[in-house]
Amino acid sequence: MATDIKPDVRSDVDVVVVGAGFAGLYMLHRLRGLGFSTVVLEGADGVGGTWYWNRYPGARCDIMSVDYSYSFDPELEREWQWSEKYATQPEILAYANHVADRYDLRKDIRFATRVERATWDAGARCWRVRTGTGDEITCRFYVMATGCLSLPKSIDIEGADRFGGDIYYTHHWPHEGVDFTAKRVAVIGSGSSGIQSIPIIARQAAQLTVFQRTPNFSRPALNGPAPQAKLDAFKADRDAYRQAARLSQIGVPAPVTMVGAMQVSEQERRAVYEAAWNSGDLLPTTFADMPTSAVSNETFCEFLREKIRSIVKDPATAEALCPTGYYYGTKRPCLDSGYFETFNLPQVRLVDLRRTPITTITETGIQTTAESMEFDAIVFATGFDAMTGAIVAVDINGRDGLPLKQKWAEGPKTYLGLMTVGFPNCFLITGPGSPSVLSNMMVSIEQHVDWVSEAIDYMRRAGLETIEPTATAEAGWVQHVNDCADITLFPQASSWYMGANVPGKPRVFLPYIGGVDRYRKTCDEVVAQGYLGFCFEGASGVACNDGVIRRLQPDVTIVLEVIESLGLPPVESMSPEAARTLFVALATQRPPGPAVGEIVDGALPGAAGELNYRLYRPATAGPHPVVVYYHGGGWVLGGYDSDDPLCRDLCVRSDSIILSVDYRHAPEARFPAAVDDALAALQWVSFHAKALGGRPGPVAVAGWSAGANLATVACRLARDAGGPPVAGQLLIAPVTDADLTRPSYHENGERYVLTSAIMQWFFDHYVDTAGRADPRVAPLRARDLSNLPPATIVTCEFDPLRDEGAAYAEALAAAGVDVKHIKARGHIHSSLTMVDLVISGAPYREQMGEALRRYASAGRAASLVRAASLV
Ligand code: N01
Repeated sequence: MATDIKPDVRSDVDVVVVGAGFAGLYMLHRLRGLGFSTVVLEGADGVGGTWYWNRYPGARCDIMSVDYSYSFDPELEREWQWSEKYATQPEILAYANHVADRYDLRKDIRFATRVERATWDAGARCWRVRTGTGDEITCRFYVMATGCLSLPKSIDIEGADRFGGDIYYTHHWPHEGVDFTAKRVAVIGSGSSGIQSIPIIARQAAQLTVFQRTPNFSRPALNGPAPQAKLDAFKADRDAYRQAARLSQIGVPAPVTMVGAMQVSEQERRAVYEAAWNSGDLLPTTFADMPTSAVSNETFCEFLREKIRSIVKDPATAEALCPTGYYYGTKRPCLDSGYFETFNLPQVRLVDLRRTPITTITETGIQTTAESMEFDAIVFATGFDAMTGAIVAVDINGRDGLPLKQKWAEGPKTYLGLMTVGFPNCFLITGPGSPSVLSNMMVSIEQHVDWVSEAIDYMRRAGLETIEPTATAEAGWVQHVNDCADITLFPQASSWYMGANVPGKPRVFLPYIGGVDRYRKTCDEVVAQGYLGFCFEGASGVACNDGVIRRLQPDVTIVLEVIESLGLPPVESMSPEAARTLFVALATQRPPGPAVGEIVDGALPGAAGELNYRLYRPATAGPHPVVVYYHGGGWVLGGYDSDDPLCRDLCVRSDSIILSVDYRHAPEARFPAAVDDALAALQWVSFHAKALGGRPGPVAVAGWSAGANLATVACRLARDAGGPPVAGQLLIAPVTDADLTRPSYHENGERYVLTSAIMQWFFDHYVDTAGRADPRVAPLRARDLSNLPPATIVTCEFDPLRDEGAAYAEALAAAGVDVKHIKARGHIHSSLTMVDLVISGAPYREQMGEALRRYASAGRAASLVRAASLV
């Protein structure tokens, strides 16, 4: 009988679970342990899910079996020994059966029962689940444990139904096996299924022709006994081993590196790649920037292509097998057993469909644009409608009858990959928006099942009936999933991760790439914060804990974690000298930024002595427009060279000369020394722009933080002095006021590197309290902001200075100044300057570069008009 939570709510069972693969089996076990009545509905006549169906020759896992197994019961681990490093499909299926028997799960599984429809009954607060046999089962909770790669992609090749020979699908292989002896066989597809089956089919068949559309990166699996070191680590402390897996990036314990591929010599790089090649490991540790840096990733791609060329004897075939046009890992890589070697066999041939596409399948074979070939059998290894296909294959209807298929028409929207708004009490195991296919599925399945079980148990204890995410939480999570993907190379590939393999499917990055460890932490935090982002309904009504769990850009979060791990003393506790030393030391650790055409150091006359400058000249043909740049550092720290990576980046993006100039620092030289120097530098550079190799016409100014403060103050002083004219001002996270009480100070004043305490320390060193209302300190307080150069103001969401930057943008606009306000979502005060470290800052810097280019062309047009009027 169902466990009733509210007397008037009755259902046949507490929970219906769809699918008896590894997710469904563990879900049933957990729920049963908690005392919930549960039924699992399974279309097949046995357990195992993907391992039940995918029986093609050579099918095995490519995550080591010791990792690709349940961890919830140490007893189970003790009694089950895997025979190989990568177990075969029959062995994995035997394991699934063993688990089903050991925990007596079959009695609650209805086999050969396909779920066709599930409808939320709002009145009864239950799901009505309709099966293919016409039965209806009602349940309070509905769990889709249907797997990520279970609905095959429909065959989208013309004439496929005409073929008169034998047709096989890797995803639905005959249980009795297939004998290809003496047969002419075609295999279409070279993903994991194709790559695993081709070498075995080749050994039997009289002829094998592989039809390849996109070559894949594959490395030798080197199957055999599991590595002794792994087994030893497991045996020594299984709890620690399992915990390490849960807290790893991909659900398998692995060393972590912070080293980028281009930070080491070519020789060292090759050594790492050789080790990866010889590891027989799908996800060996190589370099930290492999998923994010095109340049680094390409070095590995080329290494792997060299390996293919060295294995495959026919150069044309080798070249056709070499993956190009996408980066390593952005399409699911493979492990193989003699795949490339297979193409050296006389009976095996590769047809490169990029050169000669299939035009049609005929009654007797396959026709390409170049030839017609006859076959006895065709094997389709053409893949799956991944991640969403099996979910929306069931007609799921939520609140107000909304079909899930309709809600997801433009791509799946979930909160944590676990639930979706409008579908109360409906859970997805390893759904889109969770690490799922980018992880060891076993670890991700266990984590999801545990989370769902605990949520249901919590509801029972709290007397709650429904759970559903809020729209804000879901939108925030979808954004975060995209933010994580967008800093990687993954969205650039036409992969099934992007839905690109299924014609008409929206191109959305489907899994969560932020890592198993971070994901788990996020799910735990959601619970610890009182189920943040969820609404619960119970006897006392609806209670929503609305909010977004992850708002920082993912790479900003990593930077903050690294900074925290350094355990630095607070800047405000230091002397200016000590703080400067620290500032310089930290700067040596950062990536250098892009190469520019030329860098020249020099000096110019300031208001009271020489000021150093560094000039960055683009590699393009000059003369270039000139930008005077003022560095950040609260008027106390930094120097003309301290924003080096940012200046290089702006130079390249704006195609302008960036002249980064020093100014006198406090407390040695307090206000208005820095202002006087800033103006003097602007005047000098404007006058000498041509001599510096610049283009005639007004220069622009730019600055970050206190430097942005000086940039805009210099503009106003120049306006009041009748010149020099300024083409435009780029103000990045500017200080525009000395008011530390704005909401952004309250919200962001403690956690994001630039704190309220540091700003107080800067002001105390820079200027007396009485002087802080001076518009040369607080430009927002200037009485007249009209007739200032056009401005681009960049504010960062998690910056104490955010609100004063926004206020300045508004004030300038109100004074008639042409203002563009760029709001950097998820960024902190310093993250936009972290070139090549905080990749999510790049699109904002591109907008900055574009603004400087705009100012340059407007300035040039104005000077041409002036010149013309003089003629
Ligand atoms: O499917 P796939 P899969 N004409 O989509 C080609 C997991 N898995 O079943 O790339 C011609 O990878 C298609 O070409 P293209 C693993 O996560 C794991 O092999 O779209 N060709 C591609 O080459 C894996 O990634 C294991 O241009 C067509 C192939 O068919 C996922 O399942 C084993 C075509 C499909 O490759 C899917 O693997 C097996 C057409 N019309 C699977 N349509 C292990 O654990 C598609 N293709 C080891």
